[in-house]
Amino acid sequence: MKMSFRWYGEGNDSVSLADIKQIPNVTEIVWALHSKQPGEIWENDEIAAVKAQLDEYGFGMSVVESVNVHDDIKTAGKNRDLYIENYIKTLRNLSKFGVKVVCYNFMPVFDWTRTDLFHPLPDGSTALYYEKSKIKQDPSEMAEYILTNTKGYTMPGWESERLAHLKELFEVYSHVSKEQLWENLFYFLRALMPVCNECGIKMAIHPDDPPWDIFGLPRLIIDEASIERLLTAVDDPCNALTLCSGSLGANPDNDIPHIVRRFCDRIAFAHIRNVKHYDNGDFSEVSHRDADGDVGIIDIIRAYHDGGFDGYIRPDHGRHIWNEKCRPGYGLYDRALGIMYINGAWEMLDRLDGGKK
Ligand SMILES: [Mn+2]
Repeated sequence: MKMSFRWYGEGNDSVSLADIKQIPNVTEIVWALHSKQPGEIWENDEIAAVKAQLDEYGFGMSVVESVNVHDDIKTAGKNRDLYIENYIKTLRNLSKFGVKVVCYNFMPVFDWTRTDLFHPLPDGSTALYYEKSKIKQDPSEMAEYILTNTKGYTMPGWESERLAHLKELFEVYSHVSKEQLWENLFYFLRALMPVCNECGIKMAIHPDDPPWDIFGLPRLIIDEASIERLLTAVDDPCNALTLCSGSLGANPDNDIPHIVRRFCDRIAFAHIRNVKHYDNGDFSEVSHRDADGDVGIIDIIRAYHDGGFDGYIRPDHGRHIWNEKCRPGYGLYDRALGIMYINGAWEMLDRLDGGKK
C-alpha cells in the first residue's frame, strides 16, 4: 500500500505540506483543483502549478479526489456528450503529470451528508454526525442549518450557490429514476474506458454517503450487490473503486472486510474510517481505533494486507481534537493518529507474514 493524505491546496487548507511531510510513511498527496466547477477542463499549467508545490516536498500526485461529474452527465442532460469530452480532456492532461487514480462520485445533488459537523463525543472532541430523524423529504431545513451553523465551512454539494438552486436541481433529478441513473453512469464509464486504458488512469468511484436514498433521491453505490453490478456492467480494470469503509460502513448490514476481500483487485484507492452505530439509525464518526467503532478496522486492514493491496490508502475524516482550527473532518491531528494506527497494524502484519516463511 502507498500511504496518502488529502490536501485542499495552498491557501485553502489549514494543514501545510510541511506538516504532512512529518507524518511517517506519507508519500502521496491526494489533491484537486478545488476552484474548478464540474464540467470545466483542468488545464496543464494549473496542474503543473500543483506539481511544483508537491515536488518541493518530494510528494507524488498520483491520486486526484475528485474530478466532479457534471449534472448533465448524471441526468443525461442535453450537454452530456460535451461534458464527457471535457472530462476526457482533463484525464489526458492529468495523465501527463503522473496521475494514476481519479476518485469521483455519482451522487445526485448532494455529496456526503451529515446533520452535525461538530457533534460532541464523550472525550471532549467533536466529530461528524448523522441524525436520521433530521433527514426529511424536504432538504430545505438541512440547507438552512448548513448555511447558518457550519462556521464558514460546508460539505461538498452543499455550497450556498448550489443551495440557491436547489429547487431547479430537484426538478431535473425528479425525472431520473434509479435505473436511469445506473444507465447514465454506465454510459459515462463506457465513454471513458478507452482513454483510461490508453492513459493508465483508473476511475475509482466513491460509494454514496450515507449508503441509502436521501431526500427522495436515488443512491447507487451502497452495498456488495451494487458494487458487483457496477464492476460487471463495465468489466474493465480501469473501472475501479474508492472503497470507503466509513461510507459503506454507515449501514451495519455491510460487511466491509468481506467486501474488501471480494473486490480487492478492483480497489484502486482505500479510505479508512471508523463509524459507531446507534440503534435508532444515527451514526457518529469516531477515531480510527478498531474498538471505538463498529466497521472492523483491524479486519479491514488485514483484508487489504492478505489481498496484497498495492494501491493508495488514506485515513478518511478525523475528529476535531486539541482545539485544532480546521475544515470539518480534515484536520491534521486525528488523521495523523489514524495514519499511525494503520502503519502499526500494517507493519505488524508484514512481520507476522515474514515469520510464517
Ligand atoms: Mn471516503
